[in-house]
Amino acid sequence: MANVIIIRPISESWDGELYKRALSIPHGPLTLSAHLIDKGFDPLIIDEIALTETIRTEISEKAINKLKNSMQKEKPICVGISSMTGEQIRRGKIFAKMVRDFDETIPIVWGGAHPSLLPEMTIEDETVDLICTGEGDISFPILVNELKKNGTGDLSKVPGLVYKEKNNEIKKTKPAPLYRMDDMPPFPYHLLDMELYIKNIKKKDITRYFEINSSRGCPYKCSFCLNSKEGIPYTKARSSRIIQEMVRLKNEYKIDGISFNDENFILNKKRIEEIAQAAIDLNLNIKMRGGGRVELFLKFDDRYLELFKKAGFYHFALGVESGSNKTLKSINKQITTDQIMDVIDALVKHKFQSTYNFIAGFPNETIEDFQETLRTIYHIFERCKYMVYPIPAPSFYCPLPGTKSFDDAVELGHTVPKTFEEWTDVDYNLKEMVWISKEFHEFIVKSRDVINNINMKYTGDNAVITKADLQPLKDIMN
Ligand code: B12
Ligand code: SF4
Repeated sequence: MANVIIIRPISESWDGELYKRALSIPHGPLTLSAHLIDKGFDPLIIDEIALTETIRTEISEKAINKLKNSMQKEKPICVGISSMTGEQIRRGKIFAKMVRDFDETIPIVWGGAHPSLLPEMTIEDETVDLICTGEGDISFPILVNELKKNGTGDLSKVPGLVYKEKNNEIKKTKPAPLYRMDDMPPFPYHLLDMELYIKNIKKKDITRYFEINSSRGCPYKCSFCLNSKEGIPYTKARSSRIIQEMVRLKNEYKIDGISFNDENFILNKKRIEEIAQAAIDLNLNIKMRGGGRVELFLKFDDRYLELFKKAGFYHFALGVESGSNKTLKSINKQITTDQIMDVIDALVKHKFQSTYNFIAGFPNETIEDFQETLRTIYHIFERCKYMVYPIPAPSFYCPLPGTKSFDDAVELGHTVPKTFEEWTDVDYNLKEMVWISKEFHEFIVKSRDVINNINMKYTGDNAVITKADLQPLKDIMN
């Protein structure tokens, strides 16, 4: 029985290795459920990825049955759908149509990054009744409470809401106030098939792995990132609150490995120091990984890095994006290639595992610029002996609405999707990227293959990458 259903659809591009990454805790729906339970509602989460083993074009039977069975048992007050820009939209719409076919009076509420960015276009879609923009922590429970009143509720009371009046006029209420993560009610982990998520990722010395967010957003303004848009809040939980969550996960779910999924976990130096110190004092014995910006990592001297090691930190993921100073400047990354080299040295010196994320095909980037990225990747392969996993091949730059890089791509010929549905089609893996030359696109495809082939050599902790293995990369980077 459930009186509110929240769906996280998958994306077909999450197949393969990404499937494992994507089989990650649906933090959005889980957070919303925590608030609903706190207000006396009874939510159900349908996390499509947890209900399918192979990602196909059709929605899995398991997910369909879970949705239909729940609606048959009890008519929900509303069904919520969470979506980023891209494939999740198409599948979210399929779920929404199932709800409509079942009972067209059930309100369908969309939330998440994409509906929040383009609410006016999204609300025009036939599968959308209401949109909660931004964080749903405060607005969603208020909305559900109003919807419970069977048509007599007052939607204008709900902050952060976009909806249509009976005369089809679109109404937008004032934004919801910033939510304090320290006030979060307990996460209702019992709503998820926890064992599935916990056992999904196996790493050295870690048997039971879990992911948490200790902050949301990031105050920097890299021109390709959603956080660069005005009004996207940055908010963080206190270290004591995070430690409390870790202790709970250890005691209740025997977790021995935690990934901080924050976009910029290392932002606040003092907070990380407190987490590390508390992990030592409490003898938590949990392996930890986190990530963030290159120059912030460089603020940690040897004393900090030793403390982190002692506390159980084993891995840092750094947002590098490019090995070219010209490109770094054009995307407003505010870091330099020298800093990137220093970070690599610091991580190697302290024997941390590391991941460096790269993106290829930014507007105005050239093959020559990208070759500098390839040279950086070559350097990392040579230098990082403790990189138990491969360097992810650079991902294709994807123009996301609300960002400067998106506007740059449009200026260079990228077509802006005109409907909610058209935003589904933003997967550039196999497609032409009109804002760069065809030749550059083909070069990215080839470079990714070369890097992925080198990565195939990683067969475990003792993998050795030889100069001969790296030769194909050397051939294309010069
Ligand atoms: C974990 C994560 C993933 C996971 C799963 C994401 C998911 N949502 O299911 C994986 C690894 C699969 C992933 C993939 C990608 N991701 Co991602 N990801 C994240 C990350 C780091 C954390 C998400 C999270 O857990 N947040 C914490 C929870 C609490 O917040 P939330 O999910 O946003 O939910 C809150 C609100 O949005 C809202 N809400 C959300 N859903 C709903 C639903 C309803 C009904 C309501 C009322 C409210 C509501 O209320 C929630 C509570 O406040 C975010 C960054 C971020 N700060 O959010 C990026 C982010 C969502 N990802 C992003 C991107 C770009 C991608 C990729 C395209 C990257 C890539 N190039 O591969 C791919 C997508 C591929 C595809 N085509 O679909 C962008 C999205 C931009 C956009 N326009 O959509 C973000 C914002 C990063 C960024 N800064 O640009 N991602
Ligand atoms: S530092 Fe990372 S999370 Fe912050 S704005 Fe830049 S890309 Fe986004």
